[in-house]
Amino acid sequence: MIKILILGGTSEASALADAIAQRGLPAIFSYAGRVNSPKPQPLPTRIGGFGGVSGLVAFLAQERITHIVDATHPFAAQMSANVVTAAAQCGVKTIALTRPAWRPVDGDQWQSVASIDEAVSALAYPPQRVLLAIGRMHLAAFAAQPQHHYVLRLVDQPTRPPSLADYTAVIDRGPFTLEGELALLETQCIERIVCKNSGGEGAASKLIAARGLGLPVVMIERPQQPSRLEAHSIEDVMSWLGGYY
Ligand code: 3Y8
Ligand code: NAP
Repeated sequence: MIKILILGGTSEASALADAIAQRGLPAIFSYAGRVNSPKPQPLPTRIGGFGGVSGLVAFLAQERITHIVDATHPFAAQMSANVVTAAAQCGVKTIALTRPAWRPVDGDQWQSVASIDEAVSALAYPPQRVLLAIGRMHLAAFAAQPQHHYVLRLVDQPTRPPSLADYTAVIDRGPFTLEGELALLETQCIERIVCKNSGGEGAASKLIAARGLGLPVVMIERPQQPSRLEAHSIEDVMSWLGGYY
């Protein structure tokens, strides 16, 4: 009997959860527990890490999971690596639901960098107002460029102030609209944006707004992912699952 584990945290994972719930397939949705109140899902939901590969293996056995859909974010490389290892150990079938990286188009002024540290080095110039649209987990690195005023976009109010000298925190979660992004960039007088090449629709509006306003973007490219079966649409995942029930 099929039983699916969806590793979530993206718009695509939420859309997949809806499709699986509508089909009435037995499934569990999983969040890491990174934000205070993650979006409710139409499936039984667990929140928190598994405890590495061994914890995931134990969970798969205990819940009799037969299929894993890794619908985590393209930057969630550790989770994705653990999925591949644990699934191979348990003989559980797995597929990744991911979205293609964004590509620059005419009018975009992107500077591609390979890491957070390279993004920090790319800010070595006179003071500007810089939007850090990279979440909460890597802000401390930007203290190495204290000359800028940083506008931080965070899902939750920080429990302790970020270790940056000069910042404004904007509390908001996506998906974001073009109107909202234009208003943010203009009211905060943003001169440069730092973001991750997440792909998808949920965070793309800031790039369209930046293009329209002629703003430069420091684009952090994705980390390496393990080799694995991948799908780029809910339909492809549903037909992959369809072969097993
Ligand atoms: C906890 C669960 C849905 C999913 C919505 C998507 C879109 C909006 C855009 C900017 C970029 C960023 C960040 C972002 C986006 C979607 C998607 C996406 C980027 C939630 C969510 C969880 C998280 C975790 C959070 C990270 C942070 C990253 C903010 C839910 C809202 C910057 C990634 O405070 C923290 O610790 C936040 C941590 C990981 C990256 C970071 O390093 O800080 N996502 N985001 C998931 C869990 O616990 O397992 O409530 O929905 C989900 C979404 N965030 O169904 O509508 O599909 O990507 N999330 C990035 O892309 O750069 C914001 O501000 O422009
Ligand atoms: P990560 O670095 O790859 O994972 C670190 C650890 O977090 C994992 O080893 C695992 O802990 C736990 N974890 C991650 N995703 C999980 C999930 N869906 N369910 C249960 N445990 C999970 O991941 P991350 O970048 O911190 O992302 C955490 C979550 O936020 C993911 O669900 C991801 O989809 C979402 N998200 C991340 C980003 C981003 O920019 N990274 C953007 C949007 C959404 P154990 O080893 O203890 O099992």
